[in-house]
Amino acid sequence: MPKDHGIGASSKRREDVRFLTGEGNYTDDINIAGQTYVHFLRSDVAHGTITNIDSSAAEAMDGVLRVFTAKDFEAVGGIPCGWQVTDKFGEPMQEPKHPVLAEGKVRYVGDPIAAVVAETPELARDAAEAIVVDIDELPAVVDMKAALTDGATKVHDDLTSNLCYDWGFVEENKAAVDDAIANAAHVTTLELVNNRLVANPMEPRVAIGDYSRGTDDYTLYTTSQNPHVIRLLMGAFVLGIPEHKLRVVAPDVGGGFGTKIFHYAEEAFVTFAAKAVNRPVKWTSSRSEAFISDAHGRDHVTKIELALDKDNNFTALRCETYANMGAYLSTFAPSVPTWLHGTLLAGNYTTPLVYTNVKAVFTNTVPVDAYRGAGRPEATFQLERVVDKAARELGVDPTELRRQNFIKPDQFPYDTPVAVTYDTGNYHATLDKALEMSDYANFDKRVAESKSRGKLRGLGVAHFIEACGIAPSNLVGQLGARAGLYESATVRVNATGSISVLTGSHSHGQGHETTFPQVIAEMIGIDESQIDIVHGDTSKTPMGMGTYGSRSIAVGGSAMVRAAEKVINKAKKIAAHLMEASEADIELADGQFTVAGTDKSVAWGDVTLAAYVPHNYPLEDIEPGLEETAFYDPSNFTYPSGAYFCEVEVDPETGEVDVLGFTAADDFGTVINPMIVEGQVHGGVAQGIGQALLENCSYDDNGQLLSGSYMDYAMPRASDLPSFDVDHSCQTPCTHNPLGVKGCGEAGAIGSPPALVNGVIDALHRGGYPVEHINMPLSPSRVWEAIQSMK
Ligand code: MCN
Repeated sequence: MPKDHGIGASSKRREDVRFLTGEGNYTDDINIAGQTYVHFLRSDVAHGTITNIDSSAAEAMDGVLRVFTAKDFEAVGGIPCGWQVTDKFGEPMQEPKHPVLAEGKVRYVGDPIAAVVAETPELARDAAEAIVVDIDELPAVVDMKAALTDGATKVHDDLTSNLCYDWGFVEENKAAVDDAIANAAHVTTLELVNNRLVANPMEPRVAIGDYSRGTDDYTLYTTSQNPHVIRLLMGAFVLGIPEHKLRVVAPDVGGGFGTKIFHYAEEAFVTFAAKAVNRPVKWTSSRSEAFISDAHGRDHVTKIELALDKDNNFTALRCETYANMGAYLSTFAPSVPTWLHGTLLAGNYTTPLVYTNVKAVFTNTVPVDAYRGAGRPEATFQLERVVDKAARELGVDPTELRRQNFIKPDQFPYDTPVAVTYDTGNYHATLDKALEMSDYANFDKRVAESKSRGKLRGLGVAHFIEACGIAPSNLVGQLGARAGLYESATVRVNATGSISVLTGSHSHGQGHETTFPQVIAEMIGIDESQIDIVHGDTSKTPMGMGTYGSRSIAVGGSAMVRAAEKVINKAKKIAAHLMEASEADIELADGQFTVAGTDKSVAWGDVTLAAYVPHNYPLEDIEPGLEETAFYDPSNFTYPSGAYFCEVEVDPETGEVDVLGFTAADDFGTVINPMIVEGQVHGGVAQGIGQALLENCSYDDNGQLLSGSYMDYAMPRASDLPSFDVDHSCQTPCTHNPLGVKGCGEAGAIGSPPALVNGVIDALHRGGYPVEHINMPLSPSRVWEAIQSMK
């Protein structure tokens, strides 16, 4: 019987009532009296020297308050990067200054050169068009390998080259990996591209700066996934505003998918300008502007080699990747191809030797950073493609080759050769589940049926693991993070027993307002409707690190559990006093405190009232009130995993791919809300299929973005997707967080691209076209060309 409340119940998403009835409060819904509007004049060339900016005509226009250029920001710091790749792992990282407005040079199409603050958005835009900017165009650096050749044009004159860092991991394994590959019974090699993507959340970015001259306080309203991080980076490093004078509010946010983690120049600008013009300043990105100002994702070019012994056991893996950083370093960018990618290359397998080399490259393109999965989709794609190719080359079933090399259930905790220790997992169970769900046994019959209609049917298999619940501060600190990655929560119990949970996690679509109360309701035994969460405002919640890396329930939820445990312990003291019993004998269940072994009890609400009305109360032992805070810093990541199968049909005449079925059998440890988890997987799989089949961020040789609108950037639509078959009944709970949970927010986007590409390659092979690889997205023209190349 499914539960109807608490942990494990599919409680309906309470936030959807306001989202679906137009009652949400997004940043663009906020309008402050006296508000002005900014329009950014952005570079339309990818690389060039600014020789002159004449803004006199714009400044003279009615309704224009002020035009800003780089010289107004001389006393201001650059936009900081939050991660350092140290020379412990190769060459030290080169970090260029990232000015708020372009200083002397433009480095990508979209680089902001000047900003006009005016009475209306239209006036600001018109005035920006009246600014005359002279630019001496320079050759654009677009291709990563060309960017690293001798004599290549440099994106940053003050750096030694376009190489941001050259990272080797694990350096001590390199010689052994080379040796194992040189002497292997079989080596499978694959060169592949992980295509550049634009995140495209439903709500484009918005920022409003407000300044109070009376109190010298600043407020920034912004579409962020982590307001405290923005306060820290912007306040401390860019504008020098002490944190007690700066409030950052991220109200309802219409999706982020990673791209709203980062601190952006527009946020620093509106905060700075609000003081300069002494009026609130608002910026609302247009969709076109989002394409050239939101950080992009992925963009890896990789060679991967898998060595096997004569019995088909994996013996070594070598991966060489070029990772595009774009023109400047975005907040998390250096960590994505290194720690988030390199540490996942063992995958689900017992491969004893793994070596990765990553060359991060500056180019004249929009900065690249985390996008749903961040580094882990890239690793999984490389690994699951090369494993699939190996199975084909060796003539073995791709599921059996995987099964043979899986880490076995009794091998956990498992130390990988790439620095991480998986605590729990059962890859055999998820694979078996997917085999059953996808009716693998009867697949050949379906192939024959497709063939009778002139179509080629294929089934793609991928198994993934990811390290998420991103946290351990000690570990990520050693690896270059410039911040801790704990999470905080305050559990504030009101006098009548209702509860506000103040959390550092931020919900921008993930349903925290529903799932977090489910946990507290379970712990206390009260109704979920008695509990609300408060998030997204630095003035209301304790220091928090925000939402990304599927960390909210594992880290934020655990902080909440710790704070709730403190509350319950104190409430037990009060209950003991009320019932004149020993504290050790008090039990809490179903919202009642009971003296163990007796029928004496007192309700949760009576105890909470006593906490605030402390009559006849031993104040020397128990201080009034019922509110506790906890900071939680786990000892490890969480390691969800899953088996993803994608069944496709290819039309050999046109190259069109039809996704017929998608099976996802995941292990997320304990599941708090099955319906929300299923929705998270659906969203991730839709994005993964989007990457594999449709989406592509394409630049020409001059650094012009060719896919800068929905006319050219193909987003997946409902009609492109089948009904997904999702299961998460295989559960190996995480051993180190109090809920046993593993993150689920990125899984779908990680496992689905290799499943789809493997499916198309399988279809082509079965149809007599032994194509080795096609780069994503698998557009009809690419698939058709691959078929033609085999004729
Ligand atoms: N959950 C659960 N049981 C589990 C794991 C999670 O019930 N074992 C629930 C959680 O309580 C939460 C949701 O599932 O309500 C997602 O939890 P979690 O995996 O902790 O991920 P986060 O909340 O930290 O969300 C971040 C993750 C990431 S990294 C991206 S990118 C992403 C994603 O979530 N961006 C999203 N899902 C998104 N969904 C929406 N609608 N919008 C985005 O921008």
